[in-house]
Amino acid sequence: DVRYPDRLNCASELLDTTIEHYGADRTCLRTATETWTYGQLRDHANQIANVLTTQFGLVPGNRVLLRAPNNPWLVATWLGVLKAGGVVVLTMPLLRPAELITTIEMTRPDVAISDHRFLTDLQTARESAAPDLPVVPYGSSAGDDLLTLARGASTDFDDVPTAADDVALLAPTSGTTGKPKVTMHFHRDVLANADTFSRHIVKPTPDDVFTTTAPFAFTFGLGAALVFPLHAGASTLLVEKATPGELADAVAEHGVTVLFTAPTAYKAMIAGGKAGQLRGLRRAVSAGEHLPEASWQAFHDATGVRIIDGIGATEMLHIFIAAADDDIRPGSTGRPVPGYVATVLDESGAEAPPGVAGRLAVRGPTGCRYLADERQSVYVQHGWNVTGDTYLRDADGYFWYQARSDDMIVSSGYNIAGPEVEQALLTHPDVAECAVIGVPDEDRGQLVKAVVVLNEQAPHDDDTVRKLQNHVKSQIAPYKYPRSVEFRDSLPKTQTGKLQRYRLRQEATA
Ligand code: 3SK
Repeated sequence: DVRYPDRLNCASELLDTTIEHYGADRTCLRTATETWTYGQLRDHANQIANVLTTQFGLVPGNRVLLRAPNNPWLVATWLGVLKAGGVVVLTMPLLRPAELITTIEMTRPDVAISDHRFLTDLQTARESAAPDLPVVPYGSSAGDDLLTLARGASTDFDDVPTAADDVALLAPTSGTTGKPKVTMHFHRDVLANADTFSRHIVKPTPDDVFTTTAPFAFTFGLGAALVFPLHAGASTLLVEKATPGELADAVAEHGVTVLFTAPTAYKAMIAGGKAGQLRGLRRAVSAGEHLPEASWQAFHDATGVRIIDGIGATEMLHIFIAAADDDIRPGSTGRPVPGYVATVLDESGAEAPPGVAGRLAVRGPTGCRYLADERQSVYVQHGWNVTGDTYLRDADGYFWYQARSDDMIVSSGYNIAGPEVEQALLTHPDVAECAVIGVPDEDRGQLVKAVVVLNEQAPHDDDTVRKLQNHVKSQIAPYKYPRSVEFRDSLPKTQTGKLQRYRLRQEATA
């Protein structure tokens, strides 16, 4: 059931209501070195809520930017902000100052909280975008930070009785044109994902142990490592960073039963000989990019585990098409998750008949609300959220992925806007012109490729390739750098001078 009372605070539901059902002594959070019970997490979240309201003057509706990898204090802070009626602004820990400036300018936070290891770039961004923004670090050995303040605060807090339709999250998304957008999600949306996808497809039990390597700022990770386990009274293993091999070892070591990761990681774990570590999984969820049938089969043959493929979007908060158990048809994404309706639209906006490819459209309890962005009317048309993916639906109602309909590059589960990488390249003195596209890649789904016209004096050699790659890494999040670089004398353009990226893409797939 995805109907909720008018007054609803998702943090109270995830924490206090779960404690009422399952008790405060259950294990909630695990890391390689520590364990927190639900009671300890509630105490720390309440302390954070007290610090924010009494020392930083937070009032309901204020926005709090969070910057940290997945760790227990990020969970406590996320819950503390929401308990206090604040709005969480999610940021990817790897963002560089230029990207943080954009996020700050778009979301206008009232307070920022940062893991001390990720402070420098945030301070740089703050100086230029919002010099008055209070930035509160945590986790430094100096001890003069949020955690010291929290330890001195009361563990009692009366959660703000927010409305179900009050905004809880601002989740930036890189967008299809390279210009980022910010999605808004209500308190009820957070719970709706747990009451639809998690309840009907993942079917968690309180004995489950969840994990993921996806950061909370990618809402796939937020559901996987925070919302779904807490809603079920289960526990979650928080992993800051891990290679696929390390992830598989962590699954075995900590008895993980529910894993969320990208298709490339599933493939790499099997290729790396880690099947033995994964046989205890009850659920393996894949999203972020299309899961090829061959990868599904190889994982199943090696582990006996049937991967749940799904499609989600930041605009919808989490997965809305998927299948589990005997409903899975390898190679298909599945059927609409109970609570959602999906269809395929043709060029005119009418529903396409089964077997005909078109634009995937969905509606349900969560849906796209961009923060002050006219592109809202592109995403939501006639009540449908039109995702930008091309799909076809078969006669049995299963949805089959065909392609992305836009210029986004999806590489190892990361959404990367080609134009943003171009902008970073163009700031290098050797680059005259460039176009960045995604090209098919067996391991990553797509690979970021830059086609570059160099200034005359720059040598066309491997040193220049490395220089340009390092330059991009210093400008924007390192995972966006072009792994492939090709030099050319000119780029394809229309008569009006517009770049024709589609021609480069066609060449790459010809
Ligand atoms: O963007 C995605 O691919 C996605 C997938 C699953 C859940 C959430 C998101 C944002």
